[in-house]
This record gives sequence, structure tokens and C-alpha cells, in this order.
Amino acid sequence: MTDRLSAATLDRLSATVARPGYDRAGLTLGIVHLGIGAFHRAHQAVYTDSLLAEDPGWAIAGVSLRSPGTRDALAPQDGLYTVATRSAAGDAFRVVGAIPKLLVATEDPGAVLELMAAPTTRIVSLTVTEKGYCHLPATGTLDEAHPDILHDLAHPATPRTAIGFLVEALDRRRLTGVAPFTALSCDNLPANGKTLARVAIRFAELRSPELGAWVAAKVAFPSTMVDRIVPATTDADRAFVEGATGLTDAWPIVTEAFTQWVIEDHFPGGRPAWEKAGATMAADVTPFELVKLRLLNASHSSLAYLGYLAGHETVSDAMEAPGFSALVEGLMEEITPTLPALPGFDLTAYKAELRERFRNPALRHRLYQIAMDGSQKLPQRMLGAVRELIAAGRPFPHLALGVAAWMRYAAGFDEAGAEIVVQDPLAGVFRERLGAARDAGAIHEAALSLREVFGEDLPASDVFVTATRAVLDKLMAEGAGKVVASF
Ligand code: CS2
Repeated sequence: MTDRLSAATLDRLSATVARPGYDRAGLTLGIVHLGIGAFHRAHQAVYTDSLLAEDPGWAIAGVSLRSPGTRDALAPQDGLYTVATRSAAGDAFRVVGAIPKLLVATEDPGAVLELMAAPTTRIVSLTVTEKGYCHLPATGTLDEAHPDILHDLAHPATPRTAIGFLVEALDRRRLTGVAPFTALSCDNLPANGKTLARVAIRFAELRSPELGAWVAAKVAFPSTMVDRIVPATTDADRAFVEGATGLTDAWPIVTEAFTQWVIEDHFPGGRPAWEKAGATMAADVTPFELVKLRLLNASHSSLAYLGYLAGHETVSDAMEAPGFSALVEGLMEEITPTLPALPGFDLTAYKAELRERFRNPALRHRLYQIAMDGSQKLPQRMLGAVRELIAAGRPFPHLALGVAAWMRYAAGFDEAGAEIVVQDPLAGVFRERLGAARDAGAIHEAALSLREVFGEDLPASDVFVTATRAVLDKLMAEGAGKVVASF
């Protein structure tokens, strides 16, 4: 039997595996991270890991807001885990030690708040996915009727949401005269720092006007653009990592070699020198985020719905199927006029590189994983660009196809009539409004009634309604594979 990865077995790792080059006993927790999923462990934690030898004050306490899975897997490993990168250039393995402490918020919210309120904590970062912001996707404002938000307003000491934790910890710092931490959103939202600030300040105001004013005046919410494709870990990945490293890891990560992090440089309480680990510090991140969301993520979502409906399993499988690669290229060209100028940035090379990344056959990135939470993702990935193209009088056939494919998918049955288990906060509402109907007209109407997604303007736009309906009719009549192949 192979030994389990842990502090005691590190020296048994295969010689080619990179490992922490610092004394883990000498680390201080400077960052609390909310949402300790695979993405954070493959991205921000890796950048930070590279800096701990030089600056041991920035170790990360990882918090799961709900499931104990990550803590249960990593605690017996002393928080150590393997990141395997796979690309055409070959495979590489690295054991990361940046997360020596793991907590589960549902088990002990008090311990999480205590750590967040500690003076040694100078940054609280987040990867809680789009829905974790408890905002209305169409407007980006706090959903004040959200059951968890109502809970957190009523029970500040035992919050459920990232927003509830942030604001309560900030309040404790305020009341004890400790400077606020910097709140760092690392989720795929446009102007993610501004979005976080908007919902946190509103939540704080609802707690008390003084707290709202203090958060607005004192807390920094820098924006970031994060990019790395991180498929959910499978048993095959576990076996692959064990074979290559010589140790068993209950939750390794298999990802691509590519990684990018652009960070707005606004950290009044200090920060790790992430630029030394390859991050880009910038005065304004918004253009980078918009380019990434509208090119990478919009393509991903289109591939997810169309590819899934056409019977493909992964992104690279879909990219090999007739018409899909051309579709992605056409989508990118259609969206390009809506992108902000990025002087010195080679957009053509960026788009080509994205398509190469999608084709990476070593990553088994399941379309179903990307298809999750579409109601939260569509507004920033596609609908913003749709609005701008409509305003400019330009056609948007590729975006209309992507949006219609989401409607078709979210209706909850596949092209053979079998149920699709749609994971989405609005899935229940959609199904309720759709009822037993199975035709394009009913699906279109039920989808457009989701004003949280489409706002008031798009359902009132003839151009939008006509374009999405026409292509939804085609999807229903011909099936996604055929529509894409002949698009
Ligand atoms: C994906 C992203 O699951 C999804 O919705 O589009 O997680 C994507 O892989 C990352 O944003 C890449 O940086």
C-alpha cells in the first residue's frame, strides 16, 4: 500500500515533485480564505505558496462554508495537497503547503469569525462562486429577500453566507479598534471587488447605518481577474497523481499549466508580493476581467449547453466535434467589438490560445460542471455583450444560440427526453413556471420570465426575443449537434 501524503511522508515523494521550500512550523496565518474549493487551491494558494519562504506571514486558513469534504481530505495530510499540471509540454507535480489550517464554517462559525477578526489576519479572500454573493445577477445588488441573508441579519454571530461572515468580522474589528482586513474577491464576476463592496456595504447598512458607513469608508475591496481551468477531481486523477508522486493524496488537483492573476493593487493592510510569483498588479483590472469573462467564460458556457445537449462529455470532446471549434471562433469575433481596449495586449493571440486551452485533451473538464449555475453566470458572460450589440445595431447570432441553448438545457430534459439534473439556484422556479410543457414557446416564455437573469429590458426587446426564439425553435427541431454543425 502507498503511504498517504503528510508532513511526515514528504521525503518519500518522487524526486521530481516540487514541495514546500520553507519551514511550515514558522508560518503565520495572514489570509483567511472563504470557499476552499479546488479553484483556490490550484490558483491563489499556489501563488502564495511560492512566496512563503521569503515572507512566512501569509499562510492561509482555508474555510469551507458548507461541506466538510476538503477539510476531511486534507486534515490527515496536514493540509498538504498535490497540484498536477498537464499540457502539451508535459506533466508537472507540486505539493503545496500554503494552507496549514482548515475550518468548516457550519461546524464552528465562532472559530471562523475569531480568526477573521484577529489582528494577524490582513486579507480575507473569497472564491464562493457567483451565487455566493447573494446578489441579483441582473443588477448586481444584494438580494435582500435571500433566505440566508435574512438569516444572517437576524443571527450575526452564526452566519451562513460569506457576506454575513465578512460583515460580522469587520464589525468585531471596528468595535475592538483593529484595522479592517482587505476583502479580496477572486470570483468570475465583472468588477468583482465593486460587486463585493456593493453587497457587503448594503448588508452592513441593514445591520446598522454606522456599520454601513464604516465599511464603506474603511474597507478596501480590490478587484481581481483570475484564470485557470480546474476540472473537478476524479478517482482517475487520484490514481494518476499517486502513480506519479509515490504518495496517496485524497484530494489532489489536476489542472492546466496556464495560470493568470491580475490584481488591483489596493491593500492598505499590506499583501504578499504576488507579482514575484507571476501575478500582475494593475491600477484597473476591469478591462482584463471583461475580456476574460466575455471570451473564455462565454465560450465555456456555450460549449457546455450545446455540447452537453449534443451528447459530449468534456470541453475537449466538444471541441473535436463538427462545427464546435468554428462556433467558438465565431462567438469570439462577434463579442470582440464589445471588449474594452487593452493597449499592448494581443487579442488575436489570446483568442487562439483560449481555443488551444479548450482543446487540451489531458484535461477531462466536464461540460456538466460548467453548465452549473447558468442563471448566475449568463448575465455577466453573455447578456452584457448582447445588450451592447443590440444598442449598436449589430447582429448577435452566436450569443443568441448560447442563450437559447441555456434555456433548452435548463428546461431539464435532454434530446432523448431523459431528465437533466439541473444544478442552479433558479432551477426550481424555472421548472415550476414551465410545468409539463415541452415546446419551444413554453420554454422561451418560462426562461424570459426570470427577471433576475434577463432584467426588464431584454424580455421587452423585440430583437432579443425574436433572435433567441428562432434559434431555440431550431434547437428543438434539429438537435444541438446538427445546429452547431451547420451554423
Ligand atoms: C468555467 C470556469 O465552470 C465554469 O463556469 O467557465 O470555472 C472557468 O474554467 C474558469 O473561469 C477559468 O479561469
